[in-house]
Amino acid sequence: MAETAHTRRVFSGVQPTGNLTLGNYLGAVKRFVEMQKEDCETIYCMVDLHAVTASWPGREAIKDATRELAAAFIACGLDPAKSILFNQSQVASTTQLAWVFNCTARLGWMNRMTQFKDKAGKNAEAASVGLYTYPVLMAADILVYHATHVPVGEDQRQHLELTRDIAIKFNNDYDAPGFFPVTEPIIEGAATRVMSLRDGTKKMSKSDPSDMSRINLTDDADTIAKKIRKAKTDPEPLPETLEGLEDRPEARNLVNIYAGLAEISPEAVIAEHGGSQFGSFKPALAELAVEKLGHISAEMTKLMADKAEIDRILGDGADRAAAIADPILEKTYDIMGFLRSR
Ligand code: AQP
Repeated sequence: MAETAHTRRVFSGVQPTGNLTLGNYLGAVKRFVEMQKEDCETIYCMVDLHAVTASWPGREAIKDATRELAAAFIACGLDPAKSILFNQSQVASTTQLAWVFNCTARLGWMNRMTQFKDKAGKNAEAASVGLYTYPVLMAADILVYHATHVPVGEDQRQHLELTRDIAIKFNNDYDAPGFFPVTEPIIEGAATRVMSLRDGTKKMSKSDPSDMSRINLTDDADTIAKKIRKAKTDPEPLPETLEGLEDRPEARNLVNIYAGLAEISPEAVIAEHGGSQFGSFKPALAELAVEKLGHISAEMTKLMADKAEIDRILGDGADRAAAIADPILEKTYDIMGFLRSR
């Protein structure tokens, strides 16, 4: 790891592909904010290059989505003075390292990536090569900073394992023991996999066609409460024990969301609400969600009124990020023996 006053260097990224959801918040961003308060150097990225792997939203749309994501990060509590906030495409070393890692990762490893299979769907032949190599770019994002820890949701576990495999293989292949750290994923809390409000077996996602399936961080208090009131459930009351949530994916999801927002365990939620009908549990959950999330949307609107300031923050973050990444890329090239004559 490059020299730093901290023992841990944390990196994570989010795609600017639309409004952040409660899933992104509980699975990732809330943890980003907590880590900012711990003894860590924190680097958080808007991964705009990843955001064009499925489709290109248009020139202005991607710029605005990147700024909105930056506004959401700051509204959720990330402080540009404490964390490096930047968009991925402004640091060229990442894509250069991704090429090196394209030559390190094996086809067999890539063919096992379940997210590619999910996102490519039935017509994988028509998917972009970028979607296929998405996890390699992610490994470069992380390792170009020698990041030691990566907070993510459960869906990213396999990609983090690939990142570790790439680091180990690079260090072995090029006889550079310990050069790239074997990064630790941080997948913690009750809500590392928040499910759709319409189908408890499907991940809550920004790109779900149904807006009622998710809570967006831009939703106002009334919308949040309405979505929770209308969330799919079953006719039974909440069980008296956690085991009683088995085979009840929608009920389990609402309990986990409550636990994630209240920062308590699902057991504690059941201890308090076991036996309640959804008619009383849902309003309690809605009140909690509004209390925790209600301010974010107004704060984002305020921040978005000054786009130049957001651009300035991201530019400053990119300078600070490049100051870490560029020497690590240079050292990588040196290890591999690429001629440097200027
Ligand atoms: N439902 C979720 N529960 C918990 N964590 C989640 N994350 C995403 N959805 C959930 C975590 O959020 C971080 C950023 O995710 P991303 O935007 O980079 O990509 P994604 O995982 O593909 O998220 P979406 O919402 O499903 O986006 P789209 O619809 O654009 O593909 C990651 O740490 C992820 O684990």
